[in-house]
Amino acid sequence: MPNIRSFIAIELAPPIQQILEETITALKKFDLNSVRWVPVHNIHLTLKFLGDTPEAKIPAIKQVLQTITQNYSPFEIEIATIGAFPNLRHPRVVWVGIKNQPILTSLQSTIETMICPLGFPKEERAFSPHLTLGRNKETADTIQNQRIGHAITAAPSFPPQSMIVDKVTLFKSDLRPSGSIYTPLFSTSLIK
Ligand code: 3AM
Repeated sequence: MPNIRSFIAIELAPPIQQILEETITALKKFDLNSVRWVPVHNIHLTLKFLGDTPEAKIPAIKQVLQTITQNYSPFEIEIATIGAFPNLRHPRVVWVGIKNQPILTSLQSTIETMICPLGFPKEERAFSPHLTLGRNKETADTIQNQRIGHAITAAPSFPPQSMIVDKVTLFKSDLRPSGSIYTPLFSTSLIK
């Protein structure tokens, strides 16, 4: 069986997608021409990037996710402010953060730990929950980087918005020249 490219993520509720759309529109007004914006339907809260995934492992991944999610009750997450990785002076990824949410961190860490024996090594970096709005080109110069930093600081703030997380989804990711295509393969529900 061939490999696919996959990741585990939380799908976003329409009111949050709406705010992200408005935020991207506001940021675009700053003419950040070195940034490739993510289409809103492609924005998710990524919990674990699996990368190359033998299709034969998908039933085992599903089993692990079912075992985990049946031990969690649905919970609320709330979007926070706009920011950039690694920082505003060197913005590579422009994002909207998720407010400190211990249950989300626990869910992510449990997935990380329990999926590892299936051959998906643990991430070295600490989990920093975020929604990627855009990616800055490697070739961006200092002026372009400064414009992005300024836009993030000056962009209008958005109202508080939360959503209930009640499932996690395994996505297949197809990289195409025209952009990534993400297809949900299955979801498992938080049912504790
Ligand atoms: O939406 P974000 O950015 O959080 O950045 C990629 C995206 O998450 C991430 O997986 C999600 C779906 O593509 N991703 C892609 N390649 C990655 C890698 N090599 C990666 N995360 C970690 N390591």
